[in-house]
Order: sequence, then structure tokens, then C-alpha cells
Amino acid sequence: METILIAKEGHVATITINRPKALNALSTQVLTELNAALDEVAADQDVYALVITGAGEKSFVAGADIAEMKDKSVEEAAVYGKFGNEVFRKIETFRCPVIAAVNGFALGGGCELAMSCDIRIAAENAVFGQPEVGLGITPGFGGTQRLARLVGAGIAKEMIYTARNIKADRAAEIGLVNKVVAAEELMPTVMKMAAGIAKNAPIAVAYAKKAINNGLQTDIDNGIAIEVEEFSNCFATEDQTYGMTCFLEKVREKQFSNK
Ligand code: DAK
Repeated sequence: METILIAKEGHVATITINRPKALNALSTQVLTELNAALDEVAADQDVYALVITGAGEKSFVAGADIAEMKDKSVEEAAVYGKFGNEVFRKIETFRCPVIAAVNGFALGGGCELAMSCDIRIAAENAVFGQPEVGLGITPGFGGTQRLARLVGAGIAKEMIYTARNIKADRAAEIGLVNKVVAAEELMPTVMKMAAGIAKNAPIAVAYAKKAINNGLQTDIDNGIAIEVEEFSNCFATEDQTYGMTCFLEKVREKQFSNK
């Protein structure tokens, strides 16, 4: 792959969008290779957490590739939008948690990519925004849907209608990011969090992700029913017996088997 790097450290995989000359803008090639990288990582059952970041010190992802988008027809725009949304849904429903390490510009499709992840940690120099209406289009990779769900309709509408960017501290204030750290602390912080997630029972973490994501799309009674189902499914795993036995036998250092 030319525009995507994959690395693995312990049970944590990292996907880096590697097109720094164009501030990691999402061309069709990037989206296609990102899609393939996600499949590759998903197939590796030894990966319990995934980190997504951008190459270089300036940008996470500066959006969809404007040069490539400019001359699209209505039909081509629909195909492009559908494919991008499929890739981002793949991230959102990825079988383990995904953390966005936002190392600079996260604009348009970049902000949307970060929002498809479970958790966002930002460097102090990160900038977020949905500038699409200033280009004559609406957000097209889930921005109108996920931003409102994350920060509420009022602030989402303000950001989308004004097309004004916000800095990392404001993004933390509105709940768009979990935490802001110094640029040099970004990857260590994210890797520490990912490793902390990867220490827990992977199947339980995956079921918890499913329960939160699916529960958010429904009413509380259905949400509780989803939780009961995922909770009871845990009792079919070896890691449930192991985790509880470790507690009762006062074993502190656990090694879950992902079974
Ligand atoms: N696309 C293509 N190239 C980009 C780019 C982008 N989004 N962002 C930056 N680049 C390129 C620049 O053209 C420049 O290339 P060269 O001129 O060197 O060849 C290089 O990256 C460095 O950028 P700058 O020289 O502009 O760097 P600065 O530090 O001065 O400025 C910036 C950084 C991030 C403020 C600026 O580059 C910028 O404003 N970039 C565009 C940000 C933006 O508007 N992003 C949103 C894109 S729209 C849909 C599907 C998807 C979408 C919509 C609909 N459907 C089909 C339904 C999504 C839309 C978007 O994401």
C-alpha cells in the first residue's frame, strides 16, 4: 500500500494515513487502501485495540480530496459518498476499540473519520471542523449524523453552518475529544490507553462496544435488552470463568485468552 502504514505493538495495531504532502487528504486511493488495511487488521485475532493517526506533524486528515472531488457528477458523488461511509461504518463497528490519535488538522472527512472511532485523543495543535458548506457541499461521510450525536444538535449545527474550525481545547469542552495532550505526548498517551484496553477480556470489550453502539440507536428498554444479551453471551466465554477465578483467587496479573 502506498498511502497506508500498518504497525503492531503487542496486541495494539496502528494504521497511519500516509499522504503528508496533501495533509493526508482522503483520495479514492487512500479510502481504498484504508478499507483493505482495516480488513487486514480485523483478520488478525491477536489485535485487541486499533489506533488510527496521520503521518507528519501537521495533519490527521485534512478532509476528502478536494481536487479529486471537484468535477464529480451527482452519480459519482453518490458512489464516492457511499464508499466512504462504508469504510467509516467499518471503523465504527470494528470488532475491537478504535482510538483516533488526532495529530493536527481533522477537517471535513478528517473530523468524520475521527468521529467514527470510539475514542479521540488530540494533540494541542489539533484543529477540528466541518468546512464543507464553504465549498458548496454538505458533510458527506457521516458528519451531519455523528457530530450531532456526539456534541448535540445545537453545537453541531453551529459548526456545520458556520464552517468555522475549532481548536483542540474547545473540542474537549464540547465533548468532541476525550482528552488533549502535548503533541509529543500524543502517541505515548494513546498507546498507553490502547494497551490498557488490550489487557482486558477482548470478547467482553467487543460486546460492550456493541451494546453501547447499538443501544445508542434505540430506546432505553431495547438498549437494556441489548445489554442483557451481550452480558449473558459473556458467560459462554473462557475469559469470563478465568477473569472471575482470578479475582476469587487474588491473581492480579491476568492473561486473557480471547476465547
Ligand atoms: N484535498 C486535497 N488537497 C489538500 C486538502 C484537501 N482536503 N487539504 C490540503 N491539501 C493540499 C493542499 O492543496 C496543498 O497541496 P500543494 O499545493 O502543496 O500541492 C497541501 O495539501 C498543503 O496544504 P496547504 O498549503 O493549504 O497548507 P496550509 O498549512 O496553508 O493549510 C489547511 C492547511 C488544512 C488549513 C488547508 O490545506 C485547507 O484548508 N485544506 C482544506 C480543508 C478542507 O476544506 N477540508 C474539507 C474537505 S471537504 C461527500 C463525501 C465526502 C465529503 C463530502 C461529500 N459525498 C460524496 C456525499 C467530504 C468533504 C470534505 O472533507
